[in-house]
Amino acid sequence: MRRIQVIDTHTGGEPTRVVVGRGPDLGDGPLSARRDLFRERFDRFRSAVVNEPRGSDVLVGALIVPPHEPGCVAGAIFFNNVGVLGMCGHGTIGLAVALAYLGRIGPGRYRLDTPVGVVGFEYHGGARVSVENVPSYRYRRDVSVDVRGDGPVVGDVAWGGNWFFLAPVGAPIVLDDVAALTARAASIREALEASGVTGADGAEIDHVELMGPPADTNNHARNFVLCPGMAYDRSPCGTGTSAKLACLAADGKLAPGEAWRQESVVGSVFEGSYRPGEGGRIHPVIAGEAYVTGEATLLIDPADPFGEGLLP
Ligand code: PYC
Repeated sequence: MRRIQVIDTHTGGEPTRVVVGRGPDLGDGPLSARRDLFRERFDRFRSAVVNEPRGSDVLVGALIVPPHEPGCVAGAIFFNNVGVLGMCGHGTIGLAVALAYLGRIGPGRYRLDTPVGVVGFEYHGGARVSVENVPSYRYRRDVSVDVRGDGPVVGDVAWGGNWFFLAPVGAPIVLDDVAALTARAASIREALEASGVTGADGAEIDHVELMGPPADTNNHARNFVLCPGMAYDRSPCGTGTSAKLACLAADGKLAPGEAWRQESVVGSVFEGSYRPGEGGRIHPVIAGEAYVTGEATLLIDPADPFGEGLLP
């Protein structure tokens, strides 16, 4: 029987399963190389941890590994129901709260090594964490794509630790419309691929972020984020909020240090702001709350035909 130790958390409704013990040995190279190794050799481990019957399509995994970069408290490789992610904002908040639950950190500032760069986080105590994400930027503005059944859709391509296409939706974003929002975002993603619209260096744009007005007037906007694998983010998406901040900064619509309160489709909120960076990049800071929901040992029985999850 294989045993894997996990702490489950959720951040604004979006779950993270943090693997804290008995993960695969990925060596001690840079996190980007270890992410590639994880993708190539340990896809069954990924599937076992997050996919049905043990997990679900919405679950994001965070594998804690020893850091490569000096001064980091840990390294993390984030993954979901179909593959690996670059960075994950809600997952970093969940991981910080899991480390605090285990007594590995107390309130204070830390650095976390990830495949797309070192991120900072501050654990404020209780459930509250702020994350200083990787430098983020808008790559292309006002890109028009012809979407099946929807006509031309115009949006921006931005990097926030993952690649995003951000487009406004005409109507308020409500949970009752999740099926239609998912279908629309999926059609946009298909159209991006069909028309060859990518991130820098031909990178696939695997997240679509639809933007609408907030339900609560204390906030600035509400989003719906479709993740790779067709699950939508219940949180306001840390990397998606970073991408949005980069677009606002590029448009001169948000000053450095000014607050941006981003609502998710379920109504959870991240508080965002940024420091200016170099070459048109920004350093986004995203704050939110995570709660521990479980502490478990996953068991993988070699005789179980679905022990490694329903791939992919
Ligand atoms: O919070 O960055 C995020 C995220 C990415 C995918 C799901 N959540």
